[in-house]
Amino acid sequence: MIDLYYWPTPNGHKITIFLEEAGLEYKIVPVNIRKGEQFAPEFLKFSPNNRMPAIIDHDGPGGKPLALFESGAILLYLAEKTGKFMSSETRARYNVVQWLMFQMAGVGPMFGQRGHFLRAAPEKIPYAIERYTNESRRLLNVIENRLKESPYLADDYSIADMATYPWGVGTRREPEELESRPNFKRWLDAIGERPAGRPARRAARRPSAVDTVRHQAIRAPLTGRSARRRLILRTGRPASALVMPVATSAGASMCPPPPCGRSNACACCACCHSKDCICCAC
Ligand SMILES: N[C@@H](CCC(=O)N[C@@H](CS)C(=O)NCC(=O)O)C(=O)O
Repeated sequence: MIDLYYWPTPNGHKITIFLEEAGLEYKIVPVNIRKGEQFAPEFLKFSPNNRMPAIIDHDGPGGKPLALFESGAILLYLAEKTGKFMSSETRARYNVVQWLMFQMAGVGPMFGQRGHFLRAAPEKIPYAIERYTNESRRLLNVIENRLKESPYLADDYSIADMATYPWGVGTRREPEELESRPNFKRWLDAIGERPAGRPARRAARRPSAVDTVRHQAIRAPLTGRSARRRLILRTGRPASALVMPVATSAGASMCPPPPCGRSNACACCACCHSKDCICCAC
């Protein structure tokens, strides 16, 4: 059994994809990073960088527990443990490793900074937005060029694709970025349609995680003018286009069902990414 210390973000989603694809038994242990649970001393003992995801594999090497942090290291370990999604042949293995490192060092940090300066920063800083948007576009072009010659980043579907997909899928909200990159779009569609994709997204909304999200919503209702301003800032949409969270009879603020109707449990980046869906801003 593997304990996955998790919160619904692209870095967490990488690991639910692997676990579902490989059919491994696992349990999600929510780490509410909005509440600061990543700083809990028990968590820091095995995730000293105060970030999720992290895992504890109770059936690690030699039958003893193994704890790991950093999503790239976790994916490498799981691939080696199961013999899946990474070749054991040296040349092919390092092809996977180089595309995995490209995600870890480039796509994740740059897309992350872009998202922060576009949607979360308390003030709009045009220089930062432009810098990270340009770099994210350049990285998308590298991916597009690679996918012109290969169906997946490292020939066969691998942990490099699993690491990159959760960051790439957000591009669906920017159709103009997809139109000019048909191979990238084809790759997103192919991975999105894999049978493990749906359970991996559902895993992000397992009862324990959803409960914690709900509790957080109850403590910090997202209603009123300040919430509206935050949504406008984070989504870049006009106020008239926003569907605001609704107040329940218990006085709690819950996210409304997304227009796609797939679920009313907000799983942020694990959501459907419909153009009109405000999940990612809740
Ligand atoms: N390089 C790390 C990044 C992990 C990461 O940034 N996790 C974020 C959520 S996506 C986090 O836990 N943030 C908590 C914090 O910043 O305190 C990985 O890939 O595992």
